[in-house]
Formats: sequence, C-alpha cells, structure tokens
Amino acid sequence: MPDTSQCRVCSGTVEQFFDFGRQPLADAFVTPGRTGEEFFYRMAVGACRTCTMVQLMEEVPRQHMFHEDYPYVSSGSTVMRAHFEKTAERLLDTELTGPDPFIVEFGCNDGIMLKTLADRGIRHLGVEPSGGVADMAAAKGIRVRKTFFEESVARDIVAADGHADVIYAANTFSHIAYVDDIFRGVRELLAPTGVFVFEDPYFLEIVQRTSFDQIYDEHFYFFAVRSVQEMAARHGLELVDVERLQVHGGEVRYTLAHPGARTPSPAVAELLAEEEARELTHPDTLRGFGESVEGTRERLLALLRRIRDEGGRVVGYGATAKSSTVINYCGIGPDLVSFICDTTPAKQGRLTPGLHIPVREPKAFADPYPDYALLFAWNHADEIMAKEREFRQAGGRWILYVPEVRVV
Ligand code: JHZ
Ligand code: SAH
Ligand code: ZN
Repeated sequence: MPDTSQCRVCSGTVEQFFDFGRQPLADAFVTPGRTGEEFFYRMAVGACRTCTMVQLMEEVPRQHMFHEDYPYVSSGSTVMRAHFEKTAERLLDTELTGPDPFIVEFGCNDGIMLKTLADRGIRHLGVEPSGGVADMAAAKGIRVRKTFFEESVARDIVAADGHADVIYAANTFSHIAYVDDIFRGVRELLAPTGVFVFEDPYFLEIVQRTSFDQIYDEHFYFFAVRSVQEMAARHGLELVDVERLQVHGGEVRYTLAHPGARTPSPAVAELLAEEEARELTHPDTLRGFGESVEGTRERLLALLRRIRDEGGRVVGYGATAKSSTVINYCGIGPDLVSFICDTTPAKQGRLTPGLHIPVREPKAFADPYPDYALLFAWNHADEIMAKEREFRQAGGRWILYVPEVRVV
C-alpha cells in the first residue's frame, strides 16, 4: 500500500500519517436486505510536504456520495438554523457586498442559509447536486440549480445572472477534491470586489480535541489558515480574513478576494502564528494525533464492553456521518450499541454503513430509556442534552468521546 500520494492542491508529495483501513461511505445508510451492495475504500489521511494541506489519500467519486438519496438535512438542528440566519445577516452587510447584492451558495442543501435571503427578496442562487435536499430548498422558495458547482456551471450563472458579490459555501468546499476547477469557476463568477466565503472544520481543533471522526469520505480536505492561504494564492485569490466558529466542533470561516481588492485583516497573521507555534503539521504532531486516536479507540471499546458485560444497555444518539468512522474504526456493532436514534426520516429504518446498527426514530429512545446514550452528535451536545433532560433525570448517563472518553 503506498503511503504517499500527489497533493490535489499543489502536486507536491502527500505523506500519510494515519490509516483507518477499509471504510464504507459515511452517509450510505443501508436498506435491510441490501447489505451486499456497499461501497468501500481505503480511508487514510496525509499532509502535503510542500503546501501542508491535510487530505485523504484516496478520493471517492462524487456521484457515490452526493445523489438523489443523500440523507443529510442541514435544518435538523435549532442551533444550526440560528447560526445560518446570523451568517445570512453577515453576508448582507453592505461593507461586504454593496447594495443589491447577488449571492451564490454552493452546497446549499435544504436551503438553511439561503432561506433568509429568499424571504427578504435578495438576489440569490443555490447550487446543490443532491436532488432530495435541493427539492427541499426549492419548496422553500429558493432558486436552486440541481448540479455540482464547477467552472462550466459558474460560466452559465454569469451568462444568466451576472457576477456574484458573494460566493458562499459551508461544509462543502472541504468536500471537493477538484479545487482547480472550483477556483477557475469562482474567479470567473466573482465580481471584481466580491468575496468568496467558506467555513469548514478547523484541522487545529481536530488535532487538539482528537475529533478524528471528522475524517470520512465526504471530508476530503482538513483546512488550516496556512494551507488555505497557500491554496488561494496558488489559484489566483488572496486570503483576506479568518474567523473562528464554534459550530460543528470548531470551524474557521475564510474570506478570499481577488488579489489586492481588499486589505487583509490582522486575524490572518494571528491565527497563522498560532498554527506555527503549535507546529500543526509537523510530523511529530501528526504522529501524536494518531496515538491519541488509538487511545480513544481503546478506552471507548473498553467502556462499551464493560457496560455490556455488566448487563447494561447502550443506545447511540445521532446517526451522524462522523459516527461511521467511530463505529467502523473501533468495531462497534449492534452487540455494543443496540440502535441509534435520529430525527432524519431518510436514515430511520435503515442500517448504519459497514457494521449495520439499526437507526430508529427518536421516540424509541425513551421506550424505555437505556442505561447509557453514546452521543455521536457530540457537536450538538447542548441542544440534545437540553431536549433530553428527562433521560438524565431518569438515571441515564451520556457517553462522550471528544475530546476524551467520559461518562457524564
Ligand atoms: P451533524 C454531515 O455530518 C455531513 P454529520 C457533512 N459532510 C458535514 O460536513 C456536516 O454534516 C455539516 C441528528 N440529530 O450535524 C440529525 C438528532 O437526531 O453532526 C443528524 O443525522 N437530534 C455534510 O452527519 C445528526 O444527528 C437532534 O436533536 O456528522 C447530526 O449530524 C439533532 C440536533 C440532530 O453532521
Ligand atoms: N451547507 C450546508 C450543507 C452541507 S452538506 C451545511 O453547512 O449544513 C454538503 C453539501 O454539499 C451536500 O448537500 C452536497 O450535495 C453538496 N455538494 C457536494 N459537492 C458539491 C459541489 N461540487 N457543488 C455544490 N454542492 C456540492
Ligand atoms: Zn500541496
């Protein structure tokens, strides 16, 4: 097995630092009786020796991940709905956009962010290849093109609607291996003073909190300020601002502009300095991360086995994409976690990819309450624990594994 690959950003050499082995697609929930049809790939991560970009060693073809039945629906969390309402307000700030802005979002999913713009009559367009969620956006009155964003699509948009004042993407740009094509499209579509704003999980947080479950097929890149700055420069744009966000376990919102169009904010240099001080992509740091991942696996498995051997019952909470990595890398089957409850209709009645834990409606959680709930949706902990107060009052305990394995 090769332990190097070619960097998808700069063509340099990517050196592998952790191998999760054979993994299924994180959002490919299986219909019972059709378990023989799963797609597997070798999931390993590496860092580029030249531009430091952290990336998967193997790319999964996009049509296997994003299609008519893609199950993730963004609007399932109240906190995330509020986050994207606030984001829409921020994008409408005239300092950022000017008057009468045209805002394009790629990966708009069910329209969680664009809904605010559509409701206010702002010119907008969503680009979303996953048909089921794109239809949900359209049903909310959002203009959406059901396709993958790429250069040819950007050109069509310019012809039909003109240039964009803002191009926005949340939890999407890091999902796209083919960045050259995306950057060509962004450069063509973006107005001369426009901005390209995107937010994705921050690799610094992943290392600091051992949130290794952020690694799965859809997350091709793990951005940091250094690697994004180099990527932008290489592709003819300039990184002009960064902002840390609390959502999804810690993200960064990056703002790119045409070179020289905007003055870079001091936040860029500040966060760069922090990454450097922490030696974020130094081989020793990456080796240490791998050791922490193995430690989490050992401790989580030991805990789950002890509970099982003592006759306790554990249910999973949130059939997240992240949970696929935890389940399949640790080897957690239905003997350790009897089922997972989740609010997403498209996941209910299905089995989790790989190890086939059944997914059930949230009402199954209290029927009766288990002894422990393994919180796979740990990024929504506050929201979920508040909603499920009665579980703890009834004596139930939560199991968390980020940043470390613990029972609360
Ligand atoms: P959540 C997906 O990851 C995939 P996931 C993707 N690659 C990505 O980057 C992020 O989203 C943005 C359920 N739930 O947000 C709903 C409840 O059951 O952590 C979801 O299935 N009850 C695009 O899947 C899951 O948990 C609740 O009260 O890791 C949450 O998934 C809440 C709040 C959620 O993303
Ligand atoms: N922005 C939302 C959705 C994230 S899910 C949020 O933050 O919650 C990622 C979305 O990106 C999926 O809906 C997927 O279909 C879409 N996507 C993947 N590749 C894409 C591409 N090339 N162009 C546009 N959307 C894409
Ligand atoms: Zn590189």
